Formats: sequence, C-alpha cells, structure tokens
Amino acid sequence: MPLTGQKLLQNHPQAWKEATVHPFLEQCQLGTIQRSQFNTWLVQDYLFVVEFTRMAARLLTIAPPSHFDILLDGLAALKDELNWFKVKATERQLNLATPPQPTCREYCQFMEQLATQPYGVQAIAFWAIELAYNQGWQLPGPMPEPYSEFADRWGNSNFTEYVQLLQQQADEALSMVKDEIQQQAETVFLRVAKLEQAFWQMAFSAV
Ligand code: HMH
Repeated sequence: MPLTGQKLLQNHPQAWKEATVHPFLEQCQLGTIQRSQFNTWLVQDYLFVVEFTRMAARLLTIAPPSHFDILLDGLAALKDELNWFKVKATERQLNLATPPQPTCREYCQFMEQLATQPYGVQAIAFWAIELAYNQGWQLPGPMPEPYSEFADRWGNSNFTEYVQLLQQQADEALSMVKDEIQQQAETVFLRVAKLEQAFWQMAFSAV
C-alpha cells in the first residue's frame, strides 16, 4: 500500500493537532491576541513565505509537467501573498527587514535542505505546509476584525481546493517510489508538524 497524505494524517493525529490548534489562533478568534504577538507572527511569516516561495520554485524544477498547472497557480498566489504581506506590514508600521527568529530560521533551513530529497518527499512537505495553514486558520471558526482577512486568506474554499489538488499530486508522486522514500516522506511530514507548532509558539511567546 503506498503512503498517502490521508494516511499520514491518520497515522499522526496528535502531531497534526498540535500543528494546527494553538492558543495563538484561538486568541485571534477571541480577539485577545496582543499586538506584539500578532505583529511578530506577521513579520516572521513574511520571512517564512519568502523562503517558501523558493521552495515552490525548486519543486517546479523537478515536477512532472502534468503537475505544472497547480504549482504555477501556487506560485502566482505566492506573488500576491508576498505583496499583501508588504501592505499589511506598512499598515502596521512594521519593518520587514527584521532578522528571522531562531524558529523561523530553523524552518527556513529545513525547507532549504529538502532540495536534496526526491520529488515525492518535497511534494508531501509542500502539501503539509499549506494544509497546516488551511486547517489552522479555519478550525477556530469565524474571526473578528482585523483577523478575518488573515483567516480567510488561508481558510477560503479556493485555497482548500488548491490544497486538495496538492495532496493528489503528492499522492501520485509517492505511489511510484520505494518504501524507503515513503519513510522519508513520513519523517518530513512529522518535521513539518513540529515546526508549525514551534512557529505558533514563537509568535505567541513574543512580548
Ligand atoms: C509557518 N506555515 C507557515 N507560514 C505559512 N504562511 C504557511 C505555512 C502557509 O503558506
């Protein structure tokens, strides 16, 4: 039986819950998150998305042409997202030329070293990273201003559909690889879950 995205979620419900359910998101929904916490998340996530965009570009270089449509949609969405982050940072008078915090740096280094992995492993990581935000921003339920815009960016139905298509592509890639590569995909999935949890915690701990 080949490994699939669904199987990974079934195998690791606790790790995935910790990646997607966090007081940071719950307090956005309650409207009680502090400015410094939210702003820290915003700046660090911009830095993250810059590196995530490079990861998306690398994925394209090894993907089969039949996967280009979805990946190019993803890259176009990232172009829009990076510009949107700049607008949000300006509104909040935040400096995006801020050094990454250790957790952000660790996540970015993880994405960089994924380049050494086969396509199926990179595709699973890419899907898991997008799914984490898709579910994380949706799970608390409708968010009040000014957070609804953020929740909607990753929680909207088009994004949900995009993440499902990424899952299909990752599943397809994994269906053709040896057990050993499937093992690597599972390891990478768990690493994404841990790093997602740590990223929320980093922002939540900001003073
Ligand atoms: C930390 N994970 C993190 N930031 C994001 N923007 C996403 C996932 C989704 O792209």
